[in-house]
Amino acid sequence: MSDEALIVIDLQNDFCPGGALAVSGGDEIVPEINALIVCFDHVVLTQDWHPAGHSSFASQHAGKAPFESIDMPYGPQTLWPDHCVQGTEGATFHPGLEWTRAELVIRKGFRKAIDSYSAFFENDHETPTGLAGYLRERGIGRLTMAGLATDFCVAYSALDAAKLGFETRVVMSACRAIDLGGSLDLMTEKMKDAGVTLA
Ligand code: VGL
Ligand code: ZN
Repeated sequence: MSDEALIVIDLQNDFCPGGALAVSGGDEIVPEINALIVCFDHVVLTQDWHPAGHSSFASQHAGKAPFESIDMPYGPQTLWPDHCVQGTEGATFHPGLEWTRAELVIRKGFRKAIDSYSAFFENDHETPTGLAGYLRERGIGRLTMAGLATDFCVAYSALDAAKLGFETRVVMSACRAIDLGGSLDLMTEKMKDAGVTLA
């Protein structure tokens, strides 16, 4: 039994070209992710999963546009176009993703008042998703991550994983970034500083 898992982050229609929050080249990583999936004994998927009217949507804040930032009770929050609404086509996985071997799908961002970039904690950095307990209970200590978007959900997940003591690797070629105001460079540096291996 391997102590290693692949975590595929948010490979959903809304983050791919044509989607509500399209990440440039988001669909290009599907073949590489599928190639990774067959190499791992354990595969976990994350799925951004917001109720309609989620507080991270710019549409919920008068006078605010997508990609602006606001102060929420838990800290600064970037505002997004409405995306990954529960049960919609945009929230489903990219049709090319080989998801059948996934042992767990962890949904996040389902509480209206708070966003969740990381697979481990909501954006208050303290409300757990349960993923750390799941992995530890199963004896998994080493994680490889890939998906969308490099500088948001992948980076926040990798930083939390490293902080929680998981040996953490991000396959950068199997990620694509939103890159908002230098966020890709900033988050790449933060991952390096945290001891995340960038492959
Ligand atoms: C993401 C912005 C909003 C991501 C999710 O998956 O990186 N980014 N929701
Ligand atoms: Zn989201």
